[in-house]
Amino acid sequence: MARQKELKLYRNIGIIAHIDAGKTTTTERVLYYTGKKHQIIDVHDTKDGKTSTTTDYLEQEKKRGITIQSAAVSTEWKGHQINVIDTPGHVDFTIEVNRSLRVLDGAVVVFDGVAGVEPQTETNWRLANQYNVPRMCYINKMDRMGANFEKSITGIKERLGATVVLCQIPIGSHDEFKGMVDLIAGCGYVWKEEDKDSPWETIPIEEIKGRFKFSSTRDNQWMDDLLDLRREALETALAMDDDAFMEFVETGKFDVAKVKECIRKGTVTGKLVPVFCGSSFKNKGVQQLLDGVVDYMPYPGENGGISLVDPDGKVIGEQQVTDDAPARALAFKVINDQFGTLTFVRVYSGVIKKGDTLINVTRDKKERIGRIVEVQANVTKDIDEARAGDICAFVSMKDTETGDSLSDPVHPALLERMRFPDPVISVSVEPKTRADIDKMSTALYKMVKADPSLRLSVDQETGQTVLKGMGELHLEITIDRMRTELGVEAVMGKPKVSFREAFGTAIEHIYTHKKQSGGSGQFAEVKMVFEPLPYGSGVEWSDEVTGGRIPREFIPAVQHAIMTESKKGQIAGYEVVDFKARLLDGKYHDVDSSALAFEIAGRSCFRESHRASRPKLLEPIMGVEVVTEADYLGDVIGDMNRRRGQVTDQGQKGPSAFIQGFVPLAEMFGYINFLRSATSGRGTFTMEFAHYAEVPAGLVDKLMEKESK
Ligand SMILES: Nc1nc2c(ncn2[C@@H]2O[C@H](COP(=O)(O)OP(=O)(O)OP(=O)(O)O)[C@@H](O)[C@H]2O)c(=O)[nH]1
Ligand SMILES: [Mg+2]
Repeated sequence: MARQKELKLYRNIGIIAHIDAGKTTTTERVLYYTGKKHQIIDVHDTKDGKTSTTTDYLEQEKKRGITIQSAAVSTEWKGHQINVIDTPGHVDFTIEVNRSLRVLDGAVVVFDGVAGVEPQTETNWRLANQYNVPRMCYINKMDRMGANFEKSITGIKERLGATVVLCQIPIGSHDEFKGMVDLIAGCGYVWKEEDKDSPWETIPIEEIKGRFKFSSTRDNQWMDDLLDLRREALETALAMDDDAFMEFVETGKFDVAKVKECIRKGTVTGKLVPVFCGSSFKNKGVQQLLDGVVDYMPYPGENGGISLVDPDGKVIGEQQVTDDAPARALAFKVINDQFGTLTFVRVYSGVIKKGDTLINVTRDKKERIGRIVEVQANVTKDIDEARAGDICAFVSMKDTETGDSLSDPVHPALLERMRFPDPVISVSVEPKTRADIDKMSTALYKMVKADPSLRLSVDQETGQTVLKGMGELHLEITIDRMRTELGVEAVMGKPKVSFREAFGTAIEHIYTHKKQSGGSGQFAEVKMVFEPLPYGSGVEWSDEVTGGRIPREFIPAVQHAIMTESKKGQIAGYEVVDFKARLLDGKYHDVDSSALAFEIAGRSCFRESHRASRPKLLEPIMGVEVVTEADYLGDVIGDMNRRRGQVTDQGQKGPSAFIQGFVPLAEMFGYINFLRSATSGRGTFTMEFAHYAEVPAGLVDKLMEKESK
């Protein structure tokens, strides 16, 4: 079968933002206006569990009115195939944004017009930078009281560091929000009513000035400045093309098609960020936003191919996005439910047909592709093949996990890796009833396999199952989904901070393991150096033994010993991170040495070295932002200081005040209760992991005592 739609007519885009900016609301309108859906469901109308938006279909999403997992939908707009992934904004589900951005070609960043740039917008923006994803901005909620277009634009420029091209300017704000001026086409769109099917009137830009009278002077000013703003937008765009720019500057002449081409070029290469505005909830601006997606978001491969890497992650080449190349795809999401496993993939090159066999290059395992499906949120449709640029799912794959590269077996290649965030919080998990005992570990394993920001382990001393995740909500929802999707009930213990340990100083140590028990003895000696590495470096291993002073076959045993023993540090049994272990020298005995003896020597050497290095305890520090009324500011700041926090910024956000700072996670449990009572229920806060930092020496014992309770 030949390609049904030319690659140039594809747009794979993600919708990303801080929590509650209106991503799902916008996605729902996109489906309605593109004719995919005949009814709009609003996020706040789904709490009774009877209805749901297309993308927030999970029981937990409906009840809470928030998105938890990313959901893909596809639709058509003006002859283009638009694949949209609606992502969650809550920080606990960052993995969902992470993996979506890894496989998408572009992103629409949504802003709450009142709040402007919010913490999670910044995090997601950074993620998009990492994955080189071209973006456009959509300032939503222009109908809300306090909506301030200018503030969002300043935030985008200053906090996100983007060069914006204002494609639109809002006409009025709050209850006077009427529509927007398209500075590129040179006309205004004014809606007659709020109804979803209300038509808009198109007004030439020259006729707009003086036509509206708003209560806000700033809103009036925008209208007065329209022609200057247009000139500025055109100049920014045309700067992408020297000839067109010169002509415009000298003669004032320009061609709209050329301007659009320039914006597209600037956006695709990451130099420009086009800005749109609207109110999805009040049904204004979504069709224009879709036009923007078609005009400015790249088609698959337009901003380059996908990097090919060696097993160490070093880039060794690039695969262009085309059907005429060996098949290459990346698995970016695995969903398990009672019907089986769905593995979501993004195809970068080639054509994959039902019945084909691919190789999972990451795991060196063959996988037969029995069924291929197109996914529309929670509905699947069988298809016969998937082509370069497609996002689809394979059914019942055996060994493939999130982040794995799939490839034509004759031309295997590894694709650029995905990066997963570190979990910072842990809980013990126990089966609720006897009936759950046997099923719980399998169910937990499935949940962890589907979500790489979870980790599962068993505490060797207590035998307890420990689940680590990104936050309390993340863990709570995981356990709840296990109940609703897999029928297994479990009870969570009190959430605990994922502390870590590190070496205080570099240390050299020799350990001799010698045992004589009856017949044959045990002998192994290792000389090692442990060096602390900068934060985030992980664990490095270096074998520097020369002259066969430790036989080759025993060295892996020492390495294994270090890797295992480092899971339990000497301060309080937390994982030891960021160090380099160098095996310098050793001794062995022809008869008494064995891999086991070297493993024991390695473990003891690690333990003694770590203890002697004046080890450090590290704790996760969270970036916290509180939004409240100005009257409560003093109390909130005072409390933040008591929690060992550090205030870094404060100011005004719409009608409210905000405070930003860093606070150790250990001090943040139950914060919502404090905030509620301190601000008469009006304060809100967001928090996200920022970095690990050393716990002040004087506090270690006190903290550990609190943790063990
Ligand atoms: N006034 C107004 N409210 C809006 C607008 N868009 C969305 N909302 C409301 O904002 C709330 C959050 O909307 P969602 O679409 O769920 O936001 P989201 O970005 O998907 O949120 P998460 O997925 O949880 O991060 C809902 O109550 C919406 O009705 C808008 O344009 N104007
Ligand atoms: Mg949502």
